[in-house]
Amino acid sequence: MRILVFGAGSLGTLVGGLLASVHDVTLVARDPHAARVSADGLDVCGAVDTQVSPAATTAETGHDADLAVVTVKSFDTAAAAEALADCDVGAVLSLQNGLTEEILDSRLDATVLAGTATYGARLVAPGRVECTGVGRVVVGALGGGTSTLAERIGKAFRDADIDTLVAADMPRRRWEKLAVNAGINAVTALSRVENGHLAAGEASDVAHRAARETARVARLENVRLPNRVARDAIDRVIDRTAKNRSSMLQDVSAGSRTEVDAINGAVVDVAAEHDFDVPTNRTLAALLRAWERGQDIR
Ligand code: KPL
Repeated sequence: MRILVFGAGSLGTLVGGLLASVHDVTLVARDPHAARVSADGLDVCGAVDTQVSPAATTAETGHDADLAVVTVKSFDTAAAAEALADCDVGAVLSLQNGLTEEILDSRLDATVLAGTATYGARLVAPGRVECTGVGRVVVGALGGGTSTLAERIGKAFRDADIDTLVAADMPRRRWEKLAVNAGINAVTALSRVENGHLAAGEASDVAHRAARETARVARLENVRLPNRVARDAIDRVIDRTAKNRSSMLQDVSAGSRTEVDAINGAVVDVAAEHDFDVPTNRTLAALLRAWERGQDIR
């Protein structure tokens, strides 16, 4: 399969690197990462150890592929959609944080599939990505139900030894992932701790409250996500990714813009449509946005 990975940062480079063992992969990345991969190939280290040679480029338009895997930061989704509209792609799969698929779906003719990925990844240096935790990719139709396209893409991922599930209940899974990110990302970023620190204590309570609020908003959206399921999901991720620095903690450490708008901010916005207040998510979003303003990146 010809696969374009659009936005090859940490996760995109890892997924693209794994896919490149059996597929024809092009990474759309920034320099110097793209230049290094083009010249010397890509080293995948950590929990997975392999050397692959995907194509890599900084050019965002003019590509031709069976599948575009979108892994750009959530705030770059609209720009990614604009560039992909200038490519010839058969299908689009989002593996991003936040509820971004609707942005892609409303702007592209190709079928947009929903996806989640719980692999841990860290771009150690240009041309070198570390797999900090073997997770799972889940793929399925955006509105739920079975999809032969999702089955085909699931098989392509499994052929590359990526643990992949094709699911018919993506609406619930997307909200469950949002609950996990709403709980873990902002709290780890603000308190500068690895995910495992949220297993107990006051910060853990804040994370669980944010996840519970998110599950409540999902139910207001007619998505069945009981509090218990959201709690089990966040506990599982805290346990499995204990040594991980969340993507938002990595952003804050690098002085970069965070995905708070697409995570806690999105929970606040959807809750407001139902006249419902989510004080924990509102507070976390306000604190992160204040930090971003202080850094002049908002
Ligand atoms: O998705 C993640 C992230 O860091 O963005 C989790 C699952 C919380 C892993 O760190």
